[in-house]
Amino acid sequence: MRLKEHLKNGDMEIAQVVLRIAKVTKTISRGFATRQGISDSSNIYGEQQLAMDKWADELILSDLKASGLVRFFASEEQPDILKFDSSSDIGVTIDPLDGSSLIGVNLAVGTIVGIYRGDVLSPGSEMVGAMYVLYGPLTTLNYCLGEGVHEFLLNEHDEFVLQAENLTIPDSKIYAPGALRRDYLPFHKRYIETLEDDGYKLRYSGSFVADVHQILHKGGIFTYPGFKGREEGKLRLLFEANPMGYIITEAGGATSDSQQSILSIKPESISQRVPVYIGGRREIELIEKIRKGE
Ligand code: P6P
Repeated sequence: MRLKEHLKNGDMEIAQVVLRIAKVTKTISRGFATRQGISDSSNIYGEQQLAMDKWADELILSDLKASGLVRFFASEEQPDILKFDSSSDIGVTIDPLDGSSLIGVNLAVGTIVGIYRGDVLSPGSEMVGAMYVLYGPLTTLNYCLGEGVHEFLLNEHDEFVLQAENLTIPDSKIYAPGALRRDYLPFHKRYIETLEDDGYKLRYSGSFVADVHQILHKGGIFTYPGFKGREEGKLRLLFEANPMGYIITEAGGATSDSQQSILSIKPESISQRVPVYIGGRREIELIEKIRKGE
């Protein structure tokens, strides 16, 4: 079954947004070989933008602007929320190319999308959907509009075809531990040591979207915690934690910033960072228990 058919029984406006972005990601998937350089600009986080970052961002921005389907557009590569001329109230958050620094070493990177009705500076629990496209050995698209997490493969005919429906996170002992061990805060150090004593196997690529996709399929926990000198952590609430946290939660998993569900946090700014724990319910209950007992 193709993506368009799979979307036909849902909210048609949201479905059109998913299909528009899916179409743009096909172009992105073909663009890596000729855009490996760095650009002469930096984003609002002071990170040098790679040629692919800017190109992917411009592609998605211009297509959604032209579509008239979207009112609010927030991107990790843009300083502010953009308002497009549209009668719709749909808002999207975009990380055009998460993990882009890994393109040069041929590791999987991805496009992450959060979908809202209205203001994107809302808690993730108010999202109406999320999707991501992972550019790896395969190009795959996962989406959820509140009724299950579904996965599609970009086939040899350049079509996204269904390969798994209603994905649920299994139970396994895998952990993807971001940040430096020497900078761990005491409660996080206890958490990681507890997992390691329990035989958890380390799987970490440095690409959030790829590492969380692995957790969705295999189970376990991804964490990029708050750490000494940056208690708010590294990953962005709007562009990374909320969309991927929404999908993992809809697949039966959970999220936390070590004390509460990430999806319950009211964003104060588009650049807000958050400590991230995303994965199985057992692993999320454990971090919140350790933090509470701190
Ligand atoms: P570190 C990629 O730059 C990213 O934003 C996420 O995709 C990833 O999880 C994290 O940073 C990796 O950070 O400090 O391990 O290089």
